[in-house]
Parts: sequence; C-alpha cells; structure tokens
Amino acid sequence: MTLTELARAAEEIWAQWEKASGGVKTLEDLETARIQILGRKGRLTQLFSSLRDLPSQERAEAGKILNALKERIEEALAKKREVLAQGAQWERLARERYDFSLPGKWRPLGKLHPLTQVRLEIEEIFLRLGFDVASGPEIETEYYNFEALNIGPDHPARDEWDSFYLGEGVLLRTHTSPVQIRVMKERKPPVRIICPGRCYRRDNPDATHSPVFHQVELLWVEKGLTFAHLKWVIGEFVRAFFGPGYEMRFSADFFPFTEPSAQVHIRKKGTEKWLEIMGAGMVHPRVLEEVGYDPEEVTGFAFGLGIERMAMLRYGIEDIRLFWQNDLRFLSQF
Ligand code: FA5
Repeated sequence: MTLTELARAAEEIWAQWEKASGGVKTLEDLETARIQILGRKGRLTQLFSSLRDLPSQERAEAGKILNALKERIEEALAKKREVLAQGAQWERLARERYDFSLPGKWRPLGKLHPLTQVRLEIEEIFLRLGFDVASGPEIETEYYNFEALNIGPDHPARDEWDSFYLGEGVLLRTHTSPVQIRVMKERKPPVRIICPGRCYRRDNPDATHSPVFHQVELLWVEKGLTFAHLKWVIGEFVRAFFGPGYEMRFSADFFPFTEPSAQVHIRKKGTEKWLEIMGAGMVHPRVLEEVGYDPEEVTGFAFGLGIERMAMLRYGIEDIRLFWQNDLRFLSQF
C-alpha cells in the first residue's frame, strides 16, 4: 500500500461512518459501528497495521493521517453517544411518567393528646399573665412533699395523700406543691411561677380518680399580695379558659400549707350545678419561713388544679379512664 492509497482508505472510512451514522439509532447500534471501525479487527485498526508495509520515510506522515482520523472518529462517537443517551433517558422518563391526576395517598396527621392540649392552653394563659413555667422531680423526698409544706409526720393530712413510697423517706410526689418549696429556695421574691406536672396517689381508679394524674401548681409571692389578687388571677383564668358566661364561688377549705384556704367552684350561668376546679389559698407563714422568706415582708398565694378535671369540664368527658386507654376513636376527636 502506498501513502496515497492509505490516505484514500482513511477518507473512505470517514465517508462510510458519515453515511452510516444517520442509521445509528440506539447505543447498541453505536457500539456495533465502533467495533466495525476501531475494534480489534476494525477497518481503522487494520489500516494501522498496514503502516508497517510503508517505506519508513512515509510512515510518520501516514501515522499522522490515521491518528487524526482516529481522533475525529472517537469525537464523533462520543457526541453521538451523548445524543443517544439523552434520548434514552427521555424515553425512560416517558415510560415512567407520573400521573398527577391520580388521588394521593391519605396519611392521617397525628395530634397532641387532649391532656397535652389542655396543659399547653393553661400554660399559655399564665405566660400571658407574666408567670414562668417551672418544674420539679416526680420522685420526691418527704421533706419537700410534706414537711416543708407544713405537713408534719403525724399530720392527719398525710393520710389524705396516700402515697407510693419508693424507699425510706422517698416517694412519688402526691402533688405539685413541692415545686413551690424548690423554687422559693432558689429564688428571691417576687416569685411568679406555674408548674404543670404528673402526680401519683394510691387512689383506686374510678370515673374521677386515677393513680397517675396531672396538676398545675401556681405560686405568686411578692410584697403586698392579698386574697383579692388571688381572686383576680383565678377570675382571669376562668374567663380565659372557659370563656364568658361562667361564675365562680369560693368556699372554705383546709390545706396545711395555705391559710386561709379555699376551694374554687365554677358554674355556667343559668345552671344549677357548681363544679370544683381547684384548691387555693394564701401561702402559710410557716412555709414562707421554711424557705427563708420573711412573712412580715412578703405574702403569697398558691393554687393547684387537676388537668384531667379541666379537660373533662372543657370537653364534657364523664370518665377519666378514657384519657389512658389510647382508644383512637376517643383520641381522634380532639
Ligand atoms: C392538692 O393537691 C393541693 N396541693 C392543691 C393546692 C395547691 C392547694 C396550692 C392550695 C395551694 P387536692 O388533693 O385537692 O389538692 O388536689 C388538687 C386537684 O388534683 C383536685 O382538685 C383534682 O382535680 C386533682 N386530683 C387529685 N387527686 C386526683 C386523682 N386521683 N385523679 C385525678 N385527679 C386528681
């Protein structure tokens, strides 16, 4: 083969590729075309092997021609491959196309438990009135749960709070009032907090009692506070939580840690029945002394309400046990 013949053969390979490339429709076709030209027995590969038949002074020139052709063909193949790959992708997408008109899968949203909803609502009301939210441990000592609250070892009130003891002097708190002591020992007056939390009593479960329940404690200690302030705060709360159209009534009660103490009832105007909503009172001077406050200097008031009770009144629920049974038919109503 002469140099001229080789150059012509190279041109022909290119012309053949150009002619054939229009018919290359798939990546498989392209691979076949590539093998025909550049494969081990491909036309261009064969042309490369015929280089050695040329006289040595022409070989360099011929090599240049073939390398240029090889480069050109490789470039053309790459371009074609890109176009075909894109086409293949479109085809695949068209095949997998989503039908946006089909109805979606309905996934029900979870909700907060009604007791959590009520707790958050109560917190919000008191946050607006300028109270902080405090918390304390559910495992308490007798000191915080009883003694510091003026409930001595022989005090009959201890029987009322029939407790779950975990060990000597350690129990599950029977109310949220121990948090009053913890907060007052940590802060100087004025103190204005509420404390929502879980409480435990050895009460037999029935429609209105559960061995585990929730209270919200409120405590405000400052110079010059009187029972009138207590009435005002509770009145604001009743209006915010139950809405207008309710009246409230205080009746005498007894708690060792408040003096005087009261029970608060509400009633829908125009109805007969009074409903107890909380225990309340002015913080007992002995409790103030116990935490290092001067009862001549500051006064305070406190109350404790049951969250279950509030939720039952709000939603007209007759049985407290419904809150714990995790029956979705019940829970999904809130
Ligand atoms: C107390 O626990 C006092 N610490 C409240 C208090 C705080 C008074 C500050 C004065 C000043 P009492 O035992 O009444 O009080 O409980 C308060 C509320 O907790 C009750 O009105 C009731 O709603 C709720 N409660 C008590 N025991 C249970 C129970 N076993 N199941 C559900 N709710 C309960």
